[in-house]
Amino acid sequence: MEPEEYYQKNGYVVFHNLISTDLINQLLELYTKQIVHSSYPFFRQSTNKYEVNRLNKFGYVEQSFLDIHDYEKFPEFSNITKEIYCGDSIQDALGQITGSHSFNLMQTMLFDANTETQAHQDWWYLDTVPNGHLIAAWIALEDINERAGRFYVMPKSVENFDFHSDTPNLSHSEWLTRIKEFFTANQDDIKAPAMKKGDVLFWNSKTVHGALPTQDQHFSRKSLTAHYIPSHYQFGNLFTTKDYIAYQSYNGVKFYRNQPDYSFANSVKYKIKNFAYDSPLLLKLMRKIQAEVENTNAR
Ligand SMILES: O=C(O)CCC(=O)C(=O)O
Repeated sequence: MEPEEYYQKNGYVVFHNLISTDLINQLLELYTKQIVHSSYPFFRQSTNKYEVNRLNKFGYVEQSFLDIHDYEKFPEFSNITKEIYCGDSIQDALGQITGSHSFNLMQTMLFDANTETQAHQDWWYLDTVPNGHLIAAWIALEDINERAGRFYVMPKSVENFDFHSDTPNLSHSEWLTRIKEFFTANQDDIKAPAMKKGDVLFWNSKTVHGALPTQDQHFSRKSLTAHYIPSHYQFGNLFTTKDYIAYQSYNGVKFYRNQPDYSFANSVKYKIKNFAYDSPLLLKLMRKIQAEVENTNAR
């Protein structure tokens, strides 16, 4: 089956050996030299806070990193990640899967240890507008041992994708509970393919996905993720259109960075955002204020 057909049917598709070992080795070298022992408070996808690295007893960073492609303090590291994210290999694969010709990079992550990400769909957080066309990539930076806790997708969720629209003002935690129930009821549908260094799994913004529990902390689960939209779509999520965002460009690929570097003001801002995140009405108000501020700044 062609990648496009497989992806349409299952909500994901794997490309083996897509990223060169040489690029991955360069990235891992810089990660070890510049990032692992740094005392800088990086923003975490796993906790939504700025935190200094916490190493587990095997030396792996426990928290995941967000928006690694544009760190102001670590430009060499970020540039090598952009070589991967904005390189021809991924852009060509995205083209084969969707038929579109160019893709904007909207968000990135790096995992060292498995963080046991709970089951979710991406479109609550980020998507195209109209919804459903964001495509994400999970890139193995090493041969992933099954006991590290594999990344999984749930193909049945492509048909049962709507966990939210029957209830106006559904909170984030209620929505996650619904997806957890779907996960529990459909365990036989979980696909957690063996991923080798350089393999890439692509999935859709509606596909339920997450990470299985860690079975043995001896094993790291070094991986990157990236979220792309075909360039002709607007960016947003299920609730809003962010038509004010300013793109930068690398090798002709547009990219955006949502999560800024650490500052005291940013850490306070994200504390307030976390506080409001489970209250749909407060969040609506904050999104409105943010859009107004961004639109005023853009004028
Ligand atoms: O690798 C993981 O544990 C989760 C990644 C993920 O959910 C994402 O990038 O959206």
